[in-house]
Amino acid sequence: MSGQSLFARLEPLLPRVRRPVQYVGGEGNSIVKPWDAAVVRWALMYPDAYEVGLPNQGLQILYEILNEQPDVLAERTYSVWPDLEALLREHGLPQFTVDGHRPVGDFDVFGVSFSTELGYTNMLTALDLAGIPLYAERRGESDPLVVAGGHAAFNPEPIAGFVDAVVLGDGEQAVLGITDVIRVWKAAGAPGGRTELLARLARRRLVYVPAFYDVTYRPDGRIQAVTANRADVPARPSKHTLSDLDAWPYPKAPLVPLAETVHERLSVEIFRGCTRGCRFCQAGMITRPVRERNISTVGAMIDVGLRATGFNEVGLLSLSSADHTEIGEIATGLADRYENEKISLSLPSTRVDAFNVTLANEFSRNGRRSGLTFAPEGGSERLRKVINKMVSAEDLVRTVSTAYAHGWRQVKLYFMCGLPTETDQDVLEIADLAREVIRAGRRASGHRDIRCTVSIGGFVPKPHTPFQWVGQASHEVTDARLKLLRDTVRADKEIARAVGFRYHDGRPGIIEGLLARGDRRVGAVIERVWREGGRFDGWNEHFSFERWESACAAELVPLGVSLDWFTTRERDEREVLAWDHLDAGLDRDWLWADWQESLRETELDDCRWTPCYDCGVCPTMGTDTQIGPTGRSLLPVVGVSAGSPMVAAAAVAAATVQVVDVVGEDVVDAVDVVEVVDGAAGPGIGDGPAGGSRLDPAAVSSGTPA
Ligand code: B12
Ligand code: SF4
Repeated sequence: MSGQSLFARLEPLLPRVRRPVQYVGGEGNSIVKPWDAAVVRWALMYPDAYEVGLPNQGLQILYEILNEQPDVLAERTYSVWPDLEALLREHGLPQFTVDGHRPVGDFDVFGVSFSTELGYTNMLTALDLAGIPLYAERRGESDPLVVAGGHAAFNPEPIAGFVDAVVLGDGEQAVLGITDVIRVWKAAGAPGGRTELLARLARRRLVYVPAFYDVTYRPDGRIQAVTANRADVPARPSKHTLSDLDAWPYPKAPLVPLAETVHERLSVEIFRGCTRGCRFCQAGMITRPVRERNISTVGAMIDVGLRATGFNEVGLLSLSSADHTEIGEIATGLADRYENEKISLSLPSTRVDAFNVTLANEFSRNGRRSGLTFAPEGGSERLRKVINKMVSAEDLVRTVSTAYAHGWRQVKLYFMCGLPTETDQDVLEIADLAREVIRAGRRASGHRDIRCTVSIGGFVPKPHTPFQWVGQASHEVTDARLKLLRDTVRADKEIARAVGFRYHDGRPGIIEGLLARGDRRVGAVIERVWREGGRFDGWNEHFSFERWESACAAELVPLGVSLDWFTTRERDEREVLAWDHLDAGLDRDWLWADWQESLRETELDDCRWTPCYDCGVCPTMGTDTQIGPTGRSLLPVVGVSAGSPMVAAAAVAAATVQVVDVVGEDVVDAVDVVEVVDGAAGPGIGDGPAGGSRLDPAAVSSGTPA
């Protein structure tokens, strides 16, 4: 019977693998529904290790939204490490979900979330283990639809052959839309098979189906055109934009891991999108416009989330959290509210300004003042103008002085190397900045034991950004500049011991660059690398540049292109880019104009505070910037009416707390969950555990490791 748990066969293998706990599921707030009660079944994958994948916000959001549907079931799967992969193959076991330990191949949809391109080979492992043919065209009627989403899927062309469909942009409404179409199609007896299903999804503008588009090439290797091969699909599939984040306060009951993961805290997304306009930032460009959650929803989400999880740390997430119009009120309100509750608050500080320090002070009122992070990104002022990161050296020094004066002892600075127009001198100026920062810290604090960590990543040009046309710096150039910088810092006796230096060599960035701006021809490279053992390419110890290089030589060179051609080559304005037929809302001419402005070192302000620059997103997507002030208050959280999303949130949280210890086939009664949600008669947000709510943090944390 399909959907059966494999746990009995899997369990004997687990003592033989590293960290078996990552494969057993049963996390707080995880959900296992009866297979037969569901009409549409999703297996959701984060194609990386469990420890990275579990906290991923996007996947948790979709998991919860889908499971809230009475006739839908969603389970999660992550990449298995090579030790378990070998055992699964030896014992004939397939890729399985961690919730019900069910074979991934039994589901209707296999949804894969790509935050990074370096997860592509891991998707192939999962497909192969699941017994799903690698190529979409070879799949049969009983195979799941393979659907990709996430930021890296904004140029899915390198994986076009491996996926049936791609969701561009926000997934909340899209997954429900896809589910509706599948539900209706199945009820009608699956007319026309999977091709008809895909056509229905494409016609409804829910997904991009690569097989419905043909790519032709010019003799010099560049793309001639990408054209739809059916009349009933859009010429330019476009991204989904969730326009009212307050109506979608997910995740309401975040997962509480049993095994160690990269983050174990309650993450609350306070807004989506960013219009600061950093020219290198794909996340900022493709998630426009800014849509803030209002202060009351943020407060309610934290309240509900803490009670549903038992976490004692809250992170306010977004692409630039200090930019929320009401962040000051949020910070003070939360600090007041949780002052005596041993709940720590954090903000991924990225912007260099003294206000961030004020916020950090608020957040750490009762806690340690350990480290603050700022991201000037470019070493020299000139380069920061090129990338539109408007920070002067004076801003930085003033900000860190304030931080050190308030008792902070460590500052971490993020930079990139290999940026467009960069010279050795630009990179050497990172050492000057570090020196200034250390001096300012010593002056402001009166101590000598000041530390500054300089963390440097290689710049990778990304699709749908003003830098999508640039030639990427070769890894030799990046490595030489980083060596020069390291030697310079080490030779400087004044700061050598105070500055920690973290960087990676430039070679993984070149492969990320190939996958980010590649076209369909790169698919064969991915397959070859995978067949030759490529796994976990985001991990140093597993990544092999030589394997990618030789696969490129074998698969690309005979076609007249190469690794260099895809990465270090600058494109001209008119060249058809592999992702031009996919609409992220950004006007191509605007992106080009902004790239030219960059070369003129012209900065562009944030359209939140200035008139619109016509980047194209708002009119194309029918959306608008949504920012405060709202006139609302964070706390006390009262007056949220029954039937509001947040009451439903409390109810779901209450219901799902029961599944903390569920492993394998010990199935929680799904109807129970649904009844509480539908009834919307659960406890109000203001009700504590004593108010009849089942959100008892102690009950949840019993399943959480110490
Ligand atoms: C902003 C950001 C952060 C912020 C906020 C994170 C957040 N909001 O989740 C901060 C600074 C806190 C952060 C921290 C970390 N991050 Co981070 N982060 C990002 C970034 C740039 C965007 C993530 C984001 O906005 N998520 C918001 C959610 C809601 O959006 P989403 O995941 O894209 O999902 C939506 C849609 O895309 C879509 N969707 C997604 N998947 C799918 C799948 C299907 C089938 C469908 C239909 C739709 C769909 O639906 C979702 C809901 O709308 C990504 C890179 C990227 N471009 O995605 C890196 C990234 C995810 N982070 C990364 C890392 C390593 C980390 C840290 C571990 C760093 C560290 N050492 O501490 C931590 C871990 C945090 C955590 N909880 O997991 C890596 C992950 C690497 C990997 N191997 O997967 C990435 C990919 C960056 C990179 N290239 O290295 N991060
Ligand atoms: S269309 Fe205008 S307001 Fe909207 S994101 Fe672009 S520049 Fe900003």
